[in-house]
Amino acid sequence: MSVQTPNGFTLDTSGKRIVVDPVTRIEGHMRVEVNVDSQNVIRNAVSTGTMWRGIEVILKNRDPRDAWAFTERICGVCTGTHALTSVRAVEDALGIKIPENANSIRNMMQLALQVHDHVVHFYHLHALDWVDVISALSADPKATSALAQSISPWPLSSPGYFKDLQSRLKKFVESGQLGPFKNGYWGSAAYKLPPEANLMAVAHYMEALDFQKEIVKVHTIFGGKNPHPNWLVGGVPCPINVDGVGGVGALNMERLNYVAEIIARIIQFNDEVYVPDIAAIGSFYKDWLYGGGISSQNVLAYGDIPERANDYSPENLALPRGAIINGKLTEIHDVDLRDPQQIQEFVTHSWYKYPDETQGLHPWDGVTEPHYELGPNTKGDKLAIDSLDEGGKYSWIKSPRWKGHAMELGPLSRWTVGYAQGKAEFKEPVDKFLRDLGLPFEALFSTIGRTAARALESQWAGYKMRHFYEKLIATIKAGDSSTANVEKWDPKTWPDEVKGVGFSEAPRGALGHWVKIKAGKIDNYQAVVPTTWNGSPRDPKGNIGAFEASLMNTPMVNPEQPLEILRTIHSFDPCLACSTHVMSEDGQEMANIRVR
Ligand code: NFE
Ligand code: MG
Repeated sequence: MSVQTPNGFTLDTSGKRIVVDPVTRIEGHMRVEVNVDSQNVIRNAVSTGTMWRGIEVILKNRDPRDAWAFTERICGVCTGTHALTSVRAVEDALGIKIPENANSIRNMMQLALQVHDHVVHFYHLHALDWVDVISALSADPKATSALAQSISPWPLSSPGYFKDLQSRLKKFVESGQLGPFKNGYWGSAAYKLPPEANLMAVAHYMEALDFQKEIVKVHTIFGGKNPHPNWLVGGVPCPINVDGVGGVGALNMERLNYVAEIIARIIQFNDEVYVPDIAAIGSFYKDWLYGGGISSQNVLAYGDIPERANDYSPENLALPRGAIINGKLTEIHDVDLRDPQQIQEFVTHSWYKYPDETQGLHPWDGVTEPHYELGPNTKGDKLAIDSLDEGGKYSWIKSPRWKGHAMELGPLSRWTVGYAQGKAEFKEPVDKFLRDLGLPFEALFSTIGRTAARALESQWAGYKMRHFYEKLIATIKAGDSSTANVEKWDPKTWPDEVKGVGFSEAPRGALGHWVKIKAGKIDNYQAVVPTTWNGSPRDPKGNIGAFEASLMNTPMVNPEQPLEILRTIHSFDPCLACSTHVMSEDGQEMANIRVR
């Protein structure tokens, strides 16, 4: 049977159904089902979040000043961004202003999260979709060294270095204990890199594993720990110690120098390893331009990284705000998080209950009432679903829509909006990447483009961190060392009934928290998270979400080895913990892949 979706896809469910469950190398629990035609081209895609966590429900009747600590536990990956978004929502509701230093420190923490998340995502969650670890064993270390030195001045590049790494890898593989490299589809014809590029990439996988623990020290210095650093309504909880080492306050010059050193290392790693790797790996996959999905048509960004404290208007944000529909880059739409007509969440195909499921709800009036039911296609055994019924409820993810449109969020969306605004800091690196690979602009709207935008953003974020570091030092030198404003700390000073919205650009895309406060307590709290948008199930009109759309029309080399599905889904860096904000009853179903 073939169905036309309003957002331009022809879904055909007549071919063989392939189930990938669980999808690994992501955060949380996710399942994908696709139908392929006789040529193994994907003609229908169904993605589902198979866990539910209920943080929004837990928040009811709590002190809004504590909400950041609960929401931060939505996820162990993008932790701080939920806390940041939460304190911004509460500050918005209560009219609390933060000191300039708090803004600079928050920005550095947020940018450090971007870099950490992007580096870990590319090397540890996504690279092995492109890099064949076993092939690296047949690389010539000398040729690998020549390759590495031809693309970057990164010092770890001698023939001896690669030879040593290769023998360690060989011992690892011969022992049969592949550890993190187990269950890869090694040897698949879908892998295109020569052995030397594979060996170089494996070396960088190892180096990134080591380096990522350095990046998060920015959080341990400013926020006391990672994951889940400390935040504060009204500022940041790290007083500046102006008397030097030994005085009162967590932040002294020794700690700040340490931050400067980490920022320098971040910049070098991005410039000399991450970005050159993307260009080098991309050059072998230039023809792999699948996975665009709805991205070329509909992208959404809220913006983030305020230059000056307390001004969240788009003009003051370093990361852009805007919506683009149908790929019309000449028309950037304003985005208003307070307008009930703009952002709405639907649950027609999600395991929740609404009073009227044909209608969406703006998050200030949002409802989170779990309602788990299995589709009619099951055998009646709730632990053994054959396949999902996308005609019914099939996911723990709600379906957010912007003015009714399914949207893609994330680095690619942010960079597309920045590009459309003609801002050189976004436009030039994108044009250079495309030029170096000899690709047209449209190539950006693909799995590779999504992966490249993330690398360029990591690079951008390192330099922005340096900017806010210098700003912080200048402000302290000018005599202002305040980091928190406690004027409205006492709930007695609050109005009886208020509401607020906070937003940020999380690593995976735009994030919003909407809060209603009544008599000093949280009356309603709704988080609409990037993966909720990207991984959303169908809406009442039948629009498919970004994950589903991106899989459509992709040819598979071998459906028994669903590498192409992983490639595209991974390019979004999915986080199901965030998007479903209790393990569902079908959690038992952990078969790898099944083809019928
Ligand atoms: Ni759990 Fe998250 C990010 C948020 S989800 S990772 O980035 O917000 O898409
Ligand atoms: Mg939510």
